[in-house]
Amino acid sequence: MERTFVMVKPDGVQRGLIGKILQRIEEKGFKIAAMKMTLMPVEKAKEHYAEHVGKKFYQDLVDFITSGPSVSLVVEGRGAISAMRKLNGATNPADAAPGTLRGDFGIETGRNVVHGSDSAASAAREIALHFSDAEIASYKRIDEAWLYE
Ligand code: IDP
Ligand code: MG
Repeated sequence: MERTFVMVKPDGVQRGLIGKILQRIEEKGFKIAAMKMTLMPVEKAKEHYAEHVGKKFYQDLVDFITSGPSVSLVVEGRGAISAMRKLNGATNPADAAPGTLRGDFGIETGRNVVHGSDSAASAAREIALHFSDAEIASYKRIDEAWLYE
């Protein structure tokens, strides 16, 4: 089953949104295959956001993502990569539709509450960066027979 990397960013943690965000993921029917709260080391944050090196917001982004604890997740389910991007909503919360996490919980791009991998390649890279194989659980949700045809 497809896996993606999702993060509740430090603003989401500080604002008490962990539970609401997890609830939306769980209610969608996706499985939380791994989860941990960490204060992301600067080196890991730089690697995570390597594609943005050189952009004007890069240093602020690394500073922000390492400014407080974040919750890292591996989310699993059919079509999870693209579906989590849709659940998260547009990068700029001002453009994110109501009903999405960023649309409902954010105001500005630099404080957009959640991260989700943007492709299969990114998901594989980000999961491997943040989790060891032993930290990712394989189990069946009790409702899987009703989620999938
Ligand atoms: P994404 O998170 O929707 O994939 P990306 O373009 O990959 O968006 O940017 C990564 C993160 O960098 C965004 O989620 C946001 O936190 C931050 N970011 C992107 N563009 C800007 C900007 O123009 N100003 C401030 N922060 C930005
Ligand atoms: Mg991105």
